[in-house]
Amino acid sequence: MKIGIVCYPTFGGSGVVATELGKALADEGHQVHFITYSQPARLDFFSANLFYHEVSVRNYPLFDYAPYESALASKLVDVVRFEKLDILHVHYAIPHASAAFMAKQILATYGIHIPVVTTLHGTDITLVGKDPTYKPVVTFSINQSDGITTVSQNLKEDTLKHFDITREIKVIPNFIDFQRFSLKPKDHFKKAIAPNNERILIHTSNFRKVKRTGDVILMFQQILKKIPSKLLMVGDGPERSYNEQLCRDLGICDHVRFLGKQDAVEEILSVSDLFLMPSESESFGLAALEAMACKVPAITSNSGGLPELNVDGFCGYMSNVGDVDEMAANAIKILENDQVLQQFKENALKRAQDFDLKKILPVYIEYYNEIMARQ
Ligand code: GMT
Repeated sequence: MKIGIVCYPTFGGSGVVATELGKALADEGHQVHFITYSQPARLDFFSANLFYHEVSVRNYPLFDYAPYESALASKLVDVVRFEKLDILHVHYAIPHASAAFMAKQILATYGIHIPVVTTLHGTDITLVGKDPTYKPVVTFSINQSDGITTVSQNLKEDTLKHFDITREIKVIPNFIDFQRFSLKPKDHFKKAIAPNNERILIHTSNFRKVKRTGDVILMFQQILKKIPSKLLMVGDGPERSYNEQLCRDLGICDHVRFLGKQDAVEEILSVSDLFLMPSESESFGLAALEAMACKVPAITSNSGGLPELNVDGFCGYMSNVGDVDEMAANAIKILENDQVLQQFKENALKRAQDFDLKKILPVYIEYYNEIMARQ
């Protein structure tokens, strides 16, 4: 197949899923064309089957806001025509699904009919998409897609609840590539962070409000009172300086390290004992899956699709959003006993194996074939 993939090329979860999917499809012999405004973060190597087409937005003094959606639609028309793509797969509805719809209409005038699959990732539905600013366009463009997938059953239900969707939605969960995410021998790194063999806790995110990173700090403050430990805060975003200030106010700065954005997150996960994800809303929780693949159990909220990933009392614990006391108590339960911790680590890996790329990739390929056969 010749597949066009449209995504955000940033560190966000939807871009990661899109890039990893494209790489895996290319490994299987498919030709994959990424169409985005900059090189996706994890696409930093050469492969004969991978192509990257940059969407550049021409500026003009008249534009207060440069029209990215039009530039993307034009680029899609160009790439589909000249690379003779079989299918377009757009990740994150806004504005990718509507740009794909526009491209599809234009391509029809050339006698080209290309099916479009839209994957909804989370905030494109739960936060931004249902805002009246975008809702009519999001609803229309989802309904115009030939195939729609969501990354959890919960996100499917949310989509059906908030939007008037007339098409079937298929659930295809996030996946993990064990070639990259697995326990790496990084003992020297562990010693540097925790010289007295303290437990290492970790949070990775884009530090947006929805991640409730303040709860991570408050939880850690309680854990620290009972368990000698260190907290690694990986990533960057709008809440970071507030979180740094909170650590100062609580007097726990010596035990917390803000590492900023990191490429080799699997190496940091490899030295970690517990992952913290108290999110307000999380359609799936890819970052928690990445942790589990590296044998790190997870303390999460029970919001959104997290119950479809985390298994309470097996590979972690789940609590109501904001219940920092219960989250901290559960973390202590796991961390205070070596044997319990080891069992949770083994279970985390077992759970992650349910989402092995090798299991999920064929589901996407079958879905593409089904959508193309319907045309
Ligand atoms: O987590 C984010 O805010 C980034 C966001 C994105 O779309 O880039 O991630 C969403 O998509 C991921 C991949 O499908 C999911 O695993 C995340 O749970 C989801 N984030 C939220 O729903 C907040």
